[in-house]
Amino acid sequence: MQSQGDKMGKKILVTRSSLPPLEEYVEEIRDIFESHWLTNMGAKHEALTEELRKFFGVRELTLFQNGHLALEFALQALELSGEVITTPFTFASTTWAIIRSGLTPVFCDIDPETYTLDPAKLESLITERTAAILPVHVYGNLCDTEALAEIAARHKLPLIYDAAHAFGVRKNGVSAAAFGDISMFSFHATKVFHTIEGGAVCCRDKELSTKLFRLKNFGIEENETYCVGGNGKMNEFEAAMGLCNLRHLPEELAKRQRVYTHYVELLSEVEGLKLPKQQAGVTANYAYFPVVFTDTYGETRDEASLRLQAKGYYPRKYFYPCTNAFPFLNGRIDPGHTPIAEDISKRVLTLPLYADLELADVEQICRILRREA
Ligand code: T4K
Repeated sequence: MQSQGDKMGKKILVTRSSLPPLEEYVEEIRDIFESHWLTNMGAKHEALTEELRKFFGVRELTLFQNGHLALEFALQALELSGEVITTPFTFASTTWAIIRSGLTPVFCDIDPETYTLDPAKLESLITERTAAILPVHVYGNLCDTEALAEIAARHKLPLIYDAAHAFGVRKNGVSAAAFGDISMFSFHATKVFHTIEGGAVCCRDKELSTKLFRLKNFGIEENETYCVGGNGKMNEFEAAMGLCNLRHLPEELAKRQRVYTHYVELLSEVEGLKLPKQQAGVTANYAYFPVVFTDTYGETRDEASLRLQAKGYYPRKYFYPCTNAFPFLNGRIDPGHTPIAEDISKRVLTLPLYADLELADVEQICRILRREA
């Protein structure tokens, strides 16, 4: 049978950006054309900041040009030096942000269920060189925030979350933005909520927030003095996209949940496939659908991926290799001992998931994985 993905040579990729109706975006950017104010914290930037503050339930939120820069500026604002304990099971950005800030990553292994930094393995890595802890809510799975907060407080270390994947995730009603000292969110085109390119840093400390605002604007201070800064500003067209997308968020999440649930229904009985699990008390955002191929599946992750691709479906190996296996780091930085992260990264495949993915495509992907197609 011809797959949905094969039909008319159509490729089904791991994700596809959602967009608001064109007319809605045109209406939203009309003011920009009238005012000729295109960037540098204009009206759309301010409106989106306010909307997102309300959405996250945080007092301090600074928008950035992208999530990566947001994380770099956050590390810069804390004026750290030394080592940052982090996870190797993440997108390159997390590790590069640490290195590009003149800091040394120290890699901690992950929990085999949530794939997030394992607090039980953290404490033995803390030394007098440790400057901060930087875990990742990977795939939107929340880290063990209580255990991490306790360890960070006991060692008086800042806790910075890479929450790039966790937009809209809540634990017992509390937004992911509320954990740790700082949380960074990505609003990239591939995310549950996007501003084309974009990101934000949420924190509780007003002073830190003011500093972040200055840093992203060349370090300009009110009295025409400067601190060393850069350019991390989100422009008005991006902020306008964010304002539109925020209005459609409930619909976006509901559609994603439909796709996600269908995968669970159709794959839960397949021998050897480990599916993502709902975390207790957590409202998910259905950002990714990672599947781990265990030995009993009878085929490797790469073999299964090739069979899917042959039928027009393009899952991705998010995240392979682990960042501590990047050749660049060879001999420069101790890759540490992270066997669980290494094993998962060799077995995981994130299946296509986006709001408008047709359920017929989900069914065909599942048939292929069940070896019925
Ligand atoms: N921390 C973590 C844990 C992250 O995952 C990321 C980014 C960051 C930090 C940094 O945040 P940002 O600076 O990006 O805000 C993609 C995204 O570009 C990246 O944002 C994301 N994580 C990462 C996990 O995925 P690539 O290199 O895989 O993207 P690409 O171009 O291959 O696109 C993937 C698929 O998305 C395509 O097959 C089709 C679809 N797509 C892509 C684009 C660019 C669209 O539908 N529309 C688009 O405009 O990194």
